[in-house]
Amino acid sequence: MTSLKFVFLFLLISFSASAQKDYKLWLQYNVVSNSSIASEYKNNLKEIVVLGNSETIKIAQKELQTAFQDMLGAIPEIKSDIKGENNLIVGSQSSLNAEIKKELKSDFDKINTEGFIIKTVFTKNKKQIVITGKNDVAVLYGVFSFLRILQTNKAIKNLDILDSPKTRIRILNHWDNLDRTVERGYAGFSLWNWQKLPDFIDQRYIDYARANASIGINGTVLTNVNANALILTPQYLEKVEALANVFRPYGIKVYLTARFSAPIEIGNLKTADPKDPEVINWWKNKAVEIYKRIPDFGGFLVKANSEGQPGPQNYGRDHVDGANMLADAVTPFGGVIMWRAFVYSEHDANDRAKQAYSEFQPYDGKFKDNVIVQVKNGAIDFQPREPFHPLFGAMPKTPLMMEFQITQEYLGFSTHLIFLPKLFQEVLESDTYEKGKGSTVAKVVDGTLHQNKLTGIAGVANIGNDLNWTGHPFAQANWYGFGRLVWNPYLDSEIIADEWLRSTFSNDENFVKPVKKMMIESREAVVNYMTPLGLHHIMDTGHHYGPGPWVSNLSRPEWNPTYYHKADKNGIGFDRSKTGTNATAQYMPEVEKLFDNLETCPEKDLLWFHHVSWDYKLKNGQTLWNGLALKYQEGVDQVKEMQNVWKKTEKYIDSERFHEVGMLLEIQYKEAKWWRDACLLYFQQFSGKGLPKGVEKPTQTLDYFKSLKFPFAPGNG
Ligand code: BDP
Repeated sequence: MTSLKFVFLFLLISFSASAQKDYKLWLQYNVVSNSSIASEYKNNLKEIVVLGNSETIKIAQKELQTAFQDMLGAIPEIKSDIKGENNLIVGSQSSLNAEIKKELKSDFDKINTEGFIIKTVFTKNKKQIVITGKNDVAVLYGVFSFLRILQTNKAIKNLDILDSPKTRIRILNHWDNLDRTVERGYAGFSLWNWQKLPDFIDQRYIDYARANASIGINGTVLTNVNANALILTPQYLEKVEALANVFRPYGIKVYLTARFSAPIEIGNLKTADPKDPEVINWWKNKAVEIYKRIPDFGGFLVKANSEGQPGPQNYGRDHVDGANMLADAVTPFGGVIMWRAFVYSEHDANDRAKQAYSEFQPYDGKFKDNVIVQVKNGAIDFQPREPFHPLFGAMPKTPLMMEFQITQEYLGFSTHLIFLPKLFQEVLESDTYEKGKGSTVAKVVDGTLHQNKLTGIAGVANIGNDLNWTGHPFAQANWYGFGRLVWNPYLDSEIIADEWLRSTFSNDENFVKPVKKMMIESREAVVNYMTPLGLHHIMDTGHHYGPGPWVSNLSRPEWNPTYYHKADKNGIGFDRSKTGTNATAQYMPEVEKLFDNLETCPEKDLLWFHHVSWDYKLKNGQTLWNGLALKYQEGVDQVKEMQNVWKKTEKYIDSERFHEVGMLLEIQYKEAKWWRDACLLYFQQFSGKGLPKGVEKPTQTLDYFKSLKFPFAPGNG
């Protein structure tokens, strides 16, 4: 009996310890096991001098205490004035003494309002480390950055870091519904417990804010772009206010999605026409009401006249009319409108990939100053790979905001391991040639190409109430990596993977090196086993889970996979070149030429831009059919290799996360084979060719794959 009890207790303790690891994300604060590094840290952190007592500074102090306790086994004494040397001084510019202020004068000139300084300084010949910025939130960013240095076991002897975010709005878009389901969410239900708000503040809200602040995220859109007007009623605004109060000290502003027809649905008006004086007034009053509760409310995100959502076009108006009307309502309070350019119409027979550009490009320069147009990274919809959206590079007079999807709608949900910063980086590095060579998407988005003041990057969140927040332990890296890249769109994804692995798991090189390689390669693996060589949108209907290249019966042509791959006896691919829909002409001439010409079009985008014959010769000498089949196989082999790498990590990490990831990789391997077999069997009907040597034979028939149905696949409403 006693021993049974003991086993039970042990299980309970070990469960909670591991579960906590999963929950703690990249803020594990593992013990610094290298003794010389640990003593370097201790010697340089004799005392912590905390200047100021705002909520934010208190949070910074608590973070340092938690981290030092966990990493070094002791908390240095906390002081409010500077004595002795080798201390850590933490406080905003105005709280520093005159001597340090003077010492850092030129550094302060180089950072922006959210930037920070982490620097070893000498005052009165005494060495100190100072973490500072122009305000307390900047100091908090500096503290998290400093702790990252410790978490990754780097030296702190001589610090000289100036770091400012390169974008202004660094924001998560939650596609969370008021009933707590999450559109395209694969990590449980919504974090926002509307029923218990405003009185019950879930610890999750605080931990969410803390995690976001640690990577510099400064905004959150709480609600789905497919919006519900109820969020704008007093009953809900009271709850939103409670969340805003929790997030504020962490530097996070709250935004909401605005349903365009809200004046009708909750305002009893007969119309939502943006030119109607009553409608204009309604939104103005709504803004006053919101800002009264939440003085730093960020503004609205709007999906209008897209996929059935109401918008200005319902009243014969256009996107500019709609956006500017809302912009006027929030202008007195410094709010912004993030107006989405994700539009395409079933009434437009034109290539879907061209529609957003055709509709929005002519609006360039017509939006009010506080409107930013939010554009998805590619012209279709968050595919494993898409060429950059042609609107980047075509709207010099309009601030454009990038929209990435962190949740893996088209990328295997939270079951597949894919390190998305690699995808994000590829997009940000793409050259638009808008102002000649080097006009990268990153420069469009961070405002340096056109000197835009309003800049931002949004990510559709992959967060839910799962114990580990994101469903897959490695999906945490996508949240983390998104934040890091949004802060600095020029950061290399390899550095991000390195930081994340060390902060989340271990600093042991034998662990970090192979697992980092696995993460970096995971993106290409997914492209290979899902949509190689530029294929896209061949996922199954509605839920987008698993392959469905055969689907051709949906009411809207551009929802069907057959619309996108256009496989026939002659070949496969969507001709978007001059001989086809001429979508290539939406890019600057240099890019247009590159994509348009079969010879120069990068093979990774081949079938996105061209319909090519099954016998077309790829650069490696293979025919297209053989090359395609081999790519699918390569994807499967890459997942096998990921499994091999992971199996060797057991001794470096906790058993729970080791097993979780192992099981998930097993599913990913199974599903990679599913993708390969289903797609090749289907395309084979057109190519009429056998599988090349090296490609495994399918173990099921095409009919079997077609028969698979997933009526309850998550995230699908
Ligand atoms: C698609 C999703 C859909 C979203 C839509 C959007 O399938 O659920 O509502 O994008 O971004 O990717 O508005």
